[in-house]
Amino acid sequence: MLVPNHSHWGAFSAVVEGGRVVGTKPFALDPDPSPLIDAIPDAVYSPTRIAAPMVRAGWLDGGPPSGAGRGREPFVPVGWERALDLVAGELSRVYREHGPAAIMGGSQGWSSAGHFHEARGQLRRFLAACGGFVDQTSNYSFGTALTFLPHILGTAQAVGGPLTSWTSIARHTRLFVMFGGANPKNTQVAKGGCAWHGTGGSFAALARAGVQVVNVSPIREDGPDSVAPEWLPIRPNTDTAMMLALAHTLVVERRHDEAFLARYCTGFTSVLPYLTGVADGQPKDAAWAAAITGVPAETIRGLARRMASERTMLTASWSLQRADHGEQAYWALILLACCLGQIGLPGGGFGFGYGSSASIAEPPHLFPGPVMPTIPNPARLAIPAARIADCLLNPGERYDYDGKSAVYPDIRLVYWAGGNPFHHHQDLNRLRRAWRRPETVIVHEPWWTATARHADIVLPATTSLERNDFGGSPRDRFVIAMHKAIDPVGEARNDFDIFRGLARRLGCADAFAEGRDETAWLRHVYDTFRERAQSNLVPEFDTFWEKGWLEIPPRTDEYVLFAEFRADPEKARLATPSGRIELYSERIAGFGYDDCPPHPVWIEPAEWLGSNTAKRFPLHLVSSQPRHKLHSQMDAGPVSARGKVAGREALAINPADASARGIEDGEVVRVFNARGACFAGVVVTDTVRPGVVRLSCGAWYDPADDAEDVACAHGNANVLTRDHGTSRLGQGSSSATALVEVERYAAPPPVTAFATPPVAAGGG
Ligand SMILES: Nc1nc2c(c(=O)[nH]1)N[C@H]1C(S)=C(S)[C@@H](COP(=O)(O)OP(=O)(O)OC[C@H]3O[C@@H](n4cnc5c(=O)[nH]c(N)nc54)[C@H](O)[C@@H]3O)O[C@H]1N2
Ligand SMILES: Nc1nc2c(c(=O)[nH]1)N[C@H]1C(S)=C(S)[C@@H](COP(=O)(O)OP(=O)(O)OC[C@H]3O[C@@H](n4cnc5c(=O)[nH]c(N)nc54)[C@H](O)[C@@H]3O)O[C@H]1N2
Ligand SMILES: [Mo]
Repeated sequence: MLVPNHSHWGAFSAVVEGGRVVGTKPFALDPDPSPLIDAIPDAVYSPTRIAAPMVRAGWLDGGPPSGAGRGREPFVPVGWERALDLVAGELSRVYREHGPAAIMGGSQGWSSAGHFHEARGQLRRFLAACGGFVDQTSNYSFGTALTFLPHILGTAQAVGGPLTSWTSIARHTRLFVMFGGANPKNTQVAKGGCAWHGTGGSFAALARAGVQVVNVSPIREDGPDSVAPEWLPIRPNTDTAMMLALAHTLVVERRHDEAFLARYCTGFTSVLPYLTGVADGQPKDAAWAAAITGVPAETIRGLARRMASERTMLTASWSLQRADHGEQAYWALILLACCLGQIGLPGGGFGFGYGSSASIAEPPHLFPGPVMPTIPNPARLAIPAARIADCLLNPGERYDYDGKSAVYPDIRLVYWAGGNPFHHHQDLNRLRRAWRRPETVIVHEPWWTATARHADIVLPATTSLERNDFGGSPRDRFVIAMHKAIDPVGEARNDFDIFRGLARRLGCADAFAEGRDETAWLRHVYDTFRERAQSNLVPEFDTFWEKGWLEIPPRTDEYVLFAEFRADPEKARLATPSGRIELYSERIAGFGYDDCPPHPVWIEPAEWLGSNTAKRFPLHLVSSQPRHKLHSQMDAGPVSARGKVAGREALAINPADASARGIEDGEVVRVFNARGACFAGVVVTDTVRPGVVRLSCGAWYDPADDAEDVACAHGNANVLTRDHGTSRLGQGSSSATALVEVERYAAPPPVTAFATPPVAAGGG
């Protein structure tokens, strides 16, 4: 039997035999399915599935507050009734004693595909309906840009899409310069469900059209082979300097578009003295940038000339803004694009993240897809997503964010569903200390992730194969029916059903569930979408459900970002204070932040290859997205195992750096800095620039023993990364800013235990 379903990495049919999922078949209309769907059957029946509701031994004995044993003690299975009573009782206690400002329910994380059963959305609806909570705004992906870009461009479309379409680039662009590249591994996924993988085909079209592609990145593989990119191996976190030097070259050689700068931008005259060095005595010229970036001055000058002489598209990956002062790289790229003056022309200008998500540069759709309604949070409280550890460690302390000053709430209870902070957060040793402070931690998870292991009460959730739903990323053109393929594994329940059980106990079931069950909700969300769409492309629910999918076609074949603004900057004013692109921002000047001045500048990152710290920790760590999994999802399975070396996350290192340390391919090394250490398996490769190592994130955090700040046996890069906001403006994650050292490890490395459930002997 073939049963349609969906995932962030592709639509598929589950092959079901005798009530078990035994395989997957890719969606027939997907031109380039991702091999990640092969991981699904093993994930569903993984020994790391949580068998039953579980309570940490120390919490069961002592109740709250007993955070010290969190992440150390084994779990004891309890029945559903008892588990729900415990959770409801604890929520009531905290609401009564401390109010909603004591409950952290932001629950950042990707959950699974599917509009209705999206775990984070269900949790936030539940907490909003039952008393309120502290939310997390923005995100880890492009949170800095999400906050920052509206000041400069009026909206964040340039990072979230739709961007100038691939069709426009293939037809009109001659030179495509990618800072951070566009690694094909990343465009396997789109949040919410990616049924149509088109980026490989789009790059093939660029190759056929003869578009020249330049990959400015510490890693050669970031440029897709199909376009035979030119590789400029830059030092990490120095792109801002290179972009400023490109702009400087254009200006001193009078190749910049003065008419564009005058008509469409504001503030260029305030940036100019900085660029030329009149302001600070240092021209931001190619020689200056060469010393910082490691890219030769003549290469920078030559690239600037090429850019000015033909239709040029500029992009930077989302990773560039996940760095200390990540705002500046994006602002400098916008400055460069403004100097070139091609913004709003077919195939010209800029856009962020061409290689960061599938379908981000497909033309906009005819009408928007389905959305699950939210419930406003009555507590109206939130922190910037990536400041979670700061918040837990510093209750009552003031912090700045985007021009405002706020106070961290005093969190007593943490509730997470659909996210893995022990995957996604930086400086995990610090997070572990912060995570011990709340009185109670409740987690819903299908699997024993590190976050589940660091909880007090763990409720087992179903996977998307164990429930009915429909899904699709707003970027994707398909809406996919997700039929329940199998009964829930073990005692797993749907997040919605868990919350409904809790809401009944708390007396807020009507506000939460609105009287609907799964079937009624699916029809409600679908019918609302259908009504809004007013299109014969959207059939009745039953017809859609039976067919298994529907397509929302593009509204145009070619799309150009900022075309209307270009055509008439008065009529199509940007939503910035000046109505134009802000190269100097009065508003940001008003914030008075020294870590985000009012025009793009090069500020040395806290750690980089040119800093003092590099004397002790001389390698820059690139903790990019993993190729063989989505974040930490399915890390315990066979597809992820393909990428591991000696059972650990692979560390890619240049031959020169490896031989200087006597390190050989395939061996296990210790990677460390002042924040922590982990063990990884070595891949020696010249695709990584000297001075740089790549340890992708996603390895399940596996502290080798109970000691404080102990090494992760399994290679989780976030024990090494720095937990610091990009600036007081963006307060995003700066995971890309970290220096490390790597050493041979003579003793036998610790055994990895991430796949062994932490359940007390005799337990489920
Ligand atoms: N060093 C470093 N760190 C990074 C990054 C980086 O580049 N470098 N990238 C950052 C970025 S961009 C992101 S987006 C984050 C991603 O971080 P996360 O989104 O937290 O990572 P996931 O592994 O996708 O976590 C989702 C969790 O939800 C669980 N889940 C799935 N379906 C369900 C369900 O139906 N119900 C419940 N209850 N749970 C479910 C999964 O098992 C998984 O544990 O990581 C960030 N961290
Ligand atoms: N297979 C797979 N695909 C994914 C994900 C996944 O987990 N697995 N995660 C998805 C998510 S949530 C997101 S947000 C996107 C993220 O998309 P991106 O942010 O684009 O992804 P990264 O892999 O973090 O970074 C892309 C490349 O940037 C380069 N880079 C790092 N630092 C620098 C620098 O300072 N300068 C330059 N020039 N280059 C640098 C690295 O070599 C890296 O390979 O990916 C999505 N795609
Ligand atoms: Mo992300």
